[in-house]
Amino acid sequence: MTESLKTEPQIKETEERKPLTKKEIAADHPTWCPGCGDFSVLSIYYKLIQKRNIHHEKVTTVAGIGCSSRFPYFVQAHGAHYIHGRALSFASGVSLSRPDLHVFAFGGDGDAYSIGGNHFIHTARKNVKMTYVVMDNFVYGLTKKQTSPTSPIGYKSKTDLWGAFDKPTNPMKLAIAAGATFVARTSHSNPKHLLEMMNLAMDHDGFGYIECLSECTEFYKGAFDASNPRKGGEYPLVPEDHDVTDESAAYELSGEDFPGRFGLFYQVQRPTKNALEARVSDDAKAKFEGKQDWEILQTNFNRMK
Ligand SMILES: Cc1ncc(C[n+]2csc(CCOP(=O)(O)OP(=O)(O)O)c2C)c(N)n1
Ligand code: SF4
Ligand SMILES: [Mg+2]
Repeated sequence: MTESLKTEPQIKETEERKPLTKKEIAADHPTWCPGCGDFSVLSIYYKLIQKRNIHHEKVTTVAGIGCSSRFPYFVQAHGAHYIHGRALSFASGVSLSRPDLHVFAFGGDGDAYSIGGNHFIHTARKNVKMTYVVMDNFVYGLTKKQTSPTSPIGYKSKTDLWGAFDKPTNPMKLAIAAGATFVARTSHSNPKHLLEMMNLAMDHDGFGYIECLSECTEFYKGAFDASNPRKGGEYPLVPEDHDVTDESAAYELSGEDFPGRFGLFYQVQRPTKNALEARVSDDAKAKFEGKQDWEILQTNFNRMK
């Protein structure tokens, strides 16, 4: 990537201001069920904001609809609890118009891969700068147990009483194939690893996507036990010799059976939409410098004749 197409770091970490306390970041009290994995993701988000010394006015939290999408209510900062499946389109607008903010988007597997599947693909391919964390619980939690795109075959829900039989989406493969430039996998049950992934994603100049397993204790209890060493499972990390710039290797890693691998699968640098669009805008401004509004309009009308 050429130097001129690098996006400026969104956060100028402020040394003169003390990191916020958890009390200062937290807004409303979460209303999730006891033991819901989303609690752990929220507390790591607070930790990240503290660790990176980000202040209220420099962070924005965008989400769609779902239990996981309730994040914006719980953060004392800019944010929007937007339309189901449309978090990324809203977040893209914020990211493109406010380069001084760090944009975080959160959502669930339904919000991200089902109703929002097209936005996921296009935001990834456009490489819009933001950090996107999908809390995947393999079910629609908020609407009380419908099959989601990631529900495994055989999962009995209110929409598949006999057990799901449609082939589940593989989010990692989907993200890589769509053109995402940062693709990582983690779990609510390993907060240290989750923080590490969020920290890396935040520094990525582009679309930083994290698939985070987050258990729905109400409608899919034990779904991720096989990935939790405290519950007799294992948490296999991405092998140390894995080349994160190798798309085929990342794709292959994504195909491993559950629990699969955890860590950074893929990361490459490609100019962001933010940088490309800013260049077009700067060129246009230079071209029309000193001109009155009506003269610019007249030029456009003439061009359309
Ligand atoms: C346009 C539209 N369609 C459907 C719904 C109903 N709805 C709300 S949340 C949701 C699914 C949520 O599942 P997921 O995104 O996995 O989030 P979770 O609750 O599991 O965290 C659905 C179908 C809606 N709010 N808007
Ligand atoms: S229904 Fe599931 S996802 Fe929603 S708050 Fe309860 S445990 Fe969490
Ligand atoms: Mg879900």
